[in-house]
Amino acid sequence: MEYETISVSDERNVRTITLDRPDDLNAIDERVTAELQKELQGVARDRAVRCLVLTGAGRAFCAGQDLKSASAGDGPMDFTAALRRRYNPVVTALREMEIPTIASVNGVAAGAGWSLALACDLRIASTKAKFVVAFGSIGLVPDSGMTLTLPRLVGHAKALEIAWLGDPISAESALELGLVNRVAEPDQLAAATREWAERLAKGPTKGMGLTKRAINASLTNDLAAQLEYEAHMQGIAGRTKDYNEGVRAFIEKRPAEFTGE
Ligand code: T3D
Repeated sequence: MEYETISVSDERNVRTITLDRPDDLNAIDERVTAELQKELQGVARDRAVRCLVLTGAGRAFCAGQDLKSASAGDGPMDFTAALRRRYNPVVTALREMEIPTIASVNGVAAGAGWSLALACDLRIASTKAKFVVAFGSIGLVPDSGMTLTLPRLVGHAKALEIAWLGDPISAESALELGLVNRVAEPDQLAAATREWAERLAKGPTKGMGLTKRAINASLTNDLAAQLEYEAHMQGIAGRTKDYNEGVRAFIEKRPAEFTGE
């Protein structure tokens, strides 16, 4: 598929989507959200893709909404409609996609750019990365899922501190806060990302997807509902080829060869 604002590559069952507008710090315009929506729909349908990586070209991960694109800041905007049409489907696709997703944060992640990183399951950051809420400095509310993902990672009060004061967060601080899973030197970021992505893609990805579904469900379930949901998910996992292969490999004392089925 040919795109204008993102680029896509495949290697060993890992699909990498690169936000590719480096001159504008990969800021998100109409084309970016449309192309991301299209690509993520394709990923969800493609059984050969068993892990997704999202990263940015050039020195930034993503500077959020393109503030220079038509009409931004010119007067009242229907952000409600814009979010529903453009950003929310992208965030939903990332959160509900039943394969592991990794944000490989190569540089600054601001506004909805940071939200996209937060919508991924795991985050690996370059030591050059920094995280900037940005919404507050232009009088907006954090969106694209950030008011859900951020407090769950750092807690209620810290999320409000980050949203209200808006101080940039370094990669090292992000690691301490649990905002990223791992930090790598800039020249090691791609290798560190690939190492995890390939490990995940070789795993029992059907069961991993069901685990993601269960952990997502825990956001709203009480214990009784969650126990029931786990029982349901396990019922599905127990019927996968990967479960049979995992048990056989254990008994035969050899590494399992999972296929994601
Ligand atoms: O619209 C809706 O539907 C509502 C949804 C909103 C979602 C949002 O994301 S709102 C938040 C939007 N993003 C921002 O407010 C971030 C603005 N950018 C910055 O604060 C800073 O640029 C950064 C912290 C990201 C990086 O700072 P720095 O010093 O590394 O770079 P810089 O010099 O500020 O920027 C470099 C260039 O990128 C510069 O262009 P120039 O002067 O070289 O031609 C700058 O204008 C451009 N750039 C940076 N961010 C954006 C951008 N261009 C368009 N849109 C941007 N968001």
